[in-house]
Amino acid sequence: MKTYDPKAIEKKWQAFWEDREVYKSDLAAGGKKFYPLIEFPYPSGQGLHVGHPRPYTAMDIVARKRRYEGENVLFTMGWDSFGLPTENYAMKNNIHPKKVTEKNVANFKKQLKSLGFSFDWSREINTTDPSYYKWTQWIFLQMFKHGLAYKTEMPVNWCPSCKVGLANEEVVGGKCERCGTVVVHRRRSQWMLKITEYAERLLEDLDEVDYIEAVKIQQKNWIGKSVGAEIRFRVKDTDESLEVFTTRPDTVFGSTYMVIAPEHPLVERYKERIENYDEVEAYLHEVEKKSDFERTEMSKEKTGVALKGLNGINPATGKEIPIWISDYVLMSYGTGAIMAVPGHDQRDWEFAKKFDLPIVCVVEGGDIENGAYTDNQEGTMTGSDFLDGMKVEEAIPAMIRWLEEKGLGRKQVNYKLRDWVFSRQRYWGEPIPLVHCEECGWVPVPEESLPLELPDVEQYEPTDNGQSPLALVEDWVNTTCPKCNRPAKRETDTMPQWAGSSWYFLRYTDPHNDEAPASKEALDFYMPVDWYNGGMEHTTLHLLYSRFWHKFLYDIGVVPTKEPYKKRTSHGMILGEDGGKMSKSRGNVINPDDIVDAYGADTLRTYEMFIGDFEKAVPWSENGVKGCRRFLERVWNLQDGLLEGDRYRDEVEVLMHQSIEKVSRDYENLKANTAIAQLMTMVNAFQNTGVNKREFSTFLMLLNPVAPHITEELWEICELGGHLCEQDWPTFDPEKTVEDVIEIPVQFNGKVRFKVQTAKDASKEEVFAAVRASESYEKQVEGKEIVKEIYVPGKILNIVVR
Ligand code: ANZ
Ligand code: ZN
Repeated sequence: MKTYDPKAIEKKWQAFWEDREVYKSDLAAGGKKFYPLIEFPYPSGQGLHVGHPRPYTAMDIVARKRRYEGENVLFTMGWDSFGLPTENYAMKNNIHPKKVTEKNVANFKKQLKSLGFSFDWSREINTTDPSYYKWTQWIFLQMFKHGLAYKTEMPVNWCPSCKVGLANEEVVGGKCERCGTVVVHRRRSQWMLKITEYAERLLEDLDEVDYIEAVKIQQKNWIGKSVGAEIRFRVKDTDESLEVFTTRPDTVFGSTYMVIAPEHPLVERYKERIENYDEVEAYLHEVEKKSDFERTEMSKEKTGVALKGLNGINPATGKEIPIWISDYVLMSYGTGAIMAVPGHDQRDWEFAKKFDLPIVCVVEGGDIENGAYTDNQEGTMTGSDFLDGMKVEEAIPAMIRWLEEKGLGRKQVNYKLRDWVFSRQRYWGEPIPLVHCEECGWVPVPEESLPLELPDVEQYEPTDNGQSPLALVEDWVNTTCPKCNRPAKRETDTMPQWAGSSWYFLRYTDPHNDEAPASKEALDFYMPVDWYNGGMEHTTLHLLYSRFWHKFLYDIGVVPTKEPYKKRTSHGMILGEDGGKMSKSRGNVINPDDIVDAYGADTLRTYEMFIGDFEKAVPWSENGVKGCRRFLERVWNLQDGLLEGDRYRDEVEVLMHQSIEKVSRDYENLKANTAIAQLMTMVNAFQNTGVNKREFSTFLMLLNPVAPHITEELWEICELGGHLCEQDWPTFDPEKTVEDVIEIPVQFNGKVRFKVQTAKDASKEEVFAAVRASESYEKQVEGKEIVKEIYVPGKILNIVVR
């Protein structure tokens, strides 16, 4: 017997499978399709991280199993390769980002191939490939044509270090998600996508999909639906009124002042009338510097300035109330103005305490000395005229009705979700295919001339005035208007990194199509994605953006399903051996290449699955890797002394059926760790009792999705018939998953005294006979009277004695 040498066998089988196109999915073959999807990576300069193979292996296992079960499996890989790190690297080293991308992709591909994933590489895609982004641009143009893309002057989150406008979602805790610099506000003209138009559907249709609960919750929170009312408060001695948004219209009688966002247009408009405008202006300057995050932080000391000379009128009480500006009210939410109800809203309460404003309670039971009474959803209204005595839940619609009758307000639904800032002033992204003409305005580049390719430039740095480096390429910028032929200018902003990943799963179904994003036949057959696994960090943005694009494409008849993904699961992170995040700076990064080199791909794959529960974060362990290698060596050694035999031997028959059942189920539930534990149990049994060819075949099949190379090699060495990759998934007989002999506990007056062994299908009479024949039974009943005997078939016998 040769020793186990992964280096020799892994390359051999990878070449064999590729040669035979074993993993190719063929639309023409039809049958039952299965489309599992993993998030395609950003090919960074660092190469593959050991975190990548965790979800890839888990889904590879399912993909392989389904292929053996006869399904037409579409399992694919590609590159999400536009983006800042590549551009930054290109700038620093003066290499074209295209070159950098090529190099990184080649490295990633080599690494992934060395792990033996069953990808259909003939469908590889790359978001920076013009034949791919042609369709990213085409989809953008369809959105533009349907009024879903618009350009507007927007306060944008600006990262002074990356010199780039960031989407809200790229700002984490007030800082740039990428570089950690504190984000400031700037106004810029930006392309926006109207994702808000889809807010309700993005929320509602979550009911139709099988996403893990944590993912659904994050999607819901991000969309942030609030049901309430918009109410008009007159501004005294003007024709003006202020609209406020509230989720608690029942508390209008308790509103003792108003607060508007410092940026609210009323401030500018009534400049002349505001007696303390100096003070107001100073405050405005102070606020400008803060991010939305800092402004709304709960713990933060409240600040604000009263607008002296301007007062509102509470529409319910008719009383005059002061208007303040404060940074805790955001211009970007609701109407940018609130009715403050310090008796029932904690932020308002803190503000009122600080500035000595009146606080009243309009729901019974509050103790407003120590804070707002917020826990009052079931409470009874008080001090609120016609609402008095009503429960809060009745008072809300009653108040809305009253407001509607008086023309002072109406029911209103708000979403936290904002439109998507779709412009970047950077080079390495898809050019936005629009031309600006003095006469015609924004005109789409004709679809026939897509892709609009990125021109080569000398300089990748964003310009100092914040314009994209493309603005410097004059012969590209200056063009003619596609409509009127007069001189016109191209848009120089590019698309954000999220663009290419918003539809890539459609392209996999038909990656070489030059006429459409994918053919109708391919989309009808493969869509929707049956199972999408990805990181929790992509739950809000990527998932929401791609669902939005998909719904739009559905509306215009391009895709056949409302939702792109039937099912979504998520994996946990792999941490460093020290339990901290794996990162260069901590010096705890494990390179998968080193593991493959030292132990083999099958060991790495097995370890990545055996490391722990799939959804949990787990620390890496070199010892764990070694343990998995030893397991595979024990498997390897089973070839020695293999018994002849084409049926399971009696002593392992139940174990074989049980194992097929358990391993199959575990793989489908992303519990490869417990499946591997079962496979280890099998190896133990084989070491004790030997193993015959039939048993070994089944075992190798079951292990194959985890460790495809060693199993294929053993199959060949042991001459088990053909190649493993051509076999069917083993089946089990449910009858035979149960042991033939079972133990039945016998209780006396509720206490188990002994157990008897019987055949698993023994009748009641047989069980009683076995019990009575036992010596222990004699002892228990001696000198006693049997009152009752209760037998739960196959489980327990309870005897009551006196
Ligand atoms: C009066 C009130 C009384 C409120 C009460 C709450 C409790 P969500 O659920 O997040 O939608 N609000 C409205 N617009 C705001 C803005 N632009 N900036 C900051 N706060 C704003 O919260 C809606 C509530 O947040 C609204 O309901 C309003 O305060 C405040 F017992 O109005 B409420
Ligand atoms: Zn024109």
